[in-house]
Amino acid sequence: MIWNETKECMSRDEMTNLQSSRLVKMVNRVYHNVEFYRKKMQQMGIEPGDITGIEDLNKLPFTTKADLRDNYPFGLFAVPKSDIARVHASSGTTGKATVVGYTKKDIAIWSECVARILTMAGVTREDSIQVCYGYGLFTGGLGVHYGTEYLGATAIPMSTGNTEKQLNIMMDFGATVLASTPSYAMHLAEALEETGRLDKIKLKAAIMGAEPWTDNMRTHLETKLNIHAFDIYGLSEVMGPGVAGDCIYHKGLHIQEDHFLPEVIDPHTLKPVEFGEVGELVFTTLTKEALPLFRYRTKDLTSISYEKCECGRTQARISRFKGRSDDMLIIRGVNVFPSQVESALLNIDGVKPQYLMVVDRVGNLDSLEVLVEVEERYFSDEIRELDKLTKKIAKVLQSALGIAVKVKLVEPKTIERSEGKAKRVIDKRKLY
Ligand code: DLL
Repeated sequence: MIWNETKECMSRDEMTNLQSSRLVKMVNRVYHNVEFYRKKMQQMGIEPGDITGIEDLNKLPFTTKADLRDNYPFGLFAVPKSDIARVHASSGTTGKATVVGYTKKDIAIWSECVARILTMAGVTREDSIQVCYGYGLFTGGLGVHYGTEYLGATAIPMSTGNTEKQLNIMMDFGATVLASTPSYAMHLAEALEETGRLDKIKLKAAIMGAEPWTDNMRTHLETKLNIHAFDIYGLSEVMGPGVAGDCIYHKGLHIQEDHFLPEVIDPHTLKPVEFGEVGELVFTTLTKEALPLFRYRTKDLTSISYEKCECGRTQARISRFKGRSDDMLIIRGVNVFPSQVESALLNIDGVKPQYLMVVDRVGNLDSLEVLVEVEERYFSDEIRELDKLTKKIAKVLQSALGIAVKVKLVEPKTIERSEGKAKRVIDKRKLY
């Protein structure tokens, strides 16, 4: 919860006032300390005094990943190097990494944000959290670790990989909470199942994020591991994990609005979309000292709601992510997201939630092939059963995506497992 002074959940007016006063201070600080923004504001003919509250937000310039790259590594930092307590970086598959920095105060706020999300998921000081996000330049491991310590729970800092060791520690140390990507959680669940150890673990919850996943996947993991699964969202540029997370009602992710001011815009017109419509999520940081950002374009697609949640929280909520605008495939003119495939597959019996989409171009025509893992028995049974299932999946996918899909069923373990963010698409068109 984000409380007001009388320990009630903040009203919308109280939140708006807090955001406005923080924004005004932030803009002043940034104008005087970050040459990149000062120049941009001067070019646009804006002075810090023109920003008097959040209603003036649209006067500020947008920031993109390219801006961070162009100012690599520390060009957008707003404090002297001696005040930087830590740096992280996002790997970036193309070009330079984007580097982010934190002061001690930034790390304290970040830790609190993660702790709030853990609390929302029912985690307490009695819990032990097995942190399977990567430790290092990636923000996942250390971000969740510090949040765990801030809450007073016990951190088991495993980082990624070494599945057998992960499982042994999970059992021996009695981990009650798993923090990992949903795809790695799936991998751990499979390994537990195969070795008949599903009933030996003490997990009650999992805090999963860093990649898009569907409600169907949540239910699947909850059933398999006998846990409650929660969504945690964040991005390195804005902070790391902990920008938003969901509560027991799973009706969207609550944004830490006192620190991150959200907008949802149409990525083409750059104007706000109507409430409830899907658009690109944009954040302005309100309290960050080292790397404050104006209107950072996340490329993540979601919708926003300001209605009070059933849990009592009043923060704005964003809907579960459909994907990133750059994950969206355009196949024969139709927009396709990997999350649509995941959601459809999980409704079919005998299918494992492990799939790989291969997009290709034959002549001038795009084609989509989906490799899907199915239970072993289909390969020992009569070939007719395999054929039947292939046709059924192709039909379900065609109706979910609106295009014809070639389906190839493969045996369990054929598709490469990821220890971090899952790779669901090979787009061969980009390779030509
Ligand atoms: O993935 C931070 C993080 C670590 C979040 C651990 C949650 C848990 P980046 O590597 O900078 O940071 O990647 C950020 O990942 O813009 C989204 O596209 C995607 N993403 C993160 N969380 C979710 C989520 C971390 N819960 C990018 N659902 C973001 C969907 C997510 N996508």
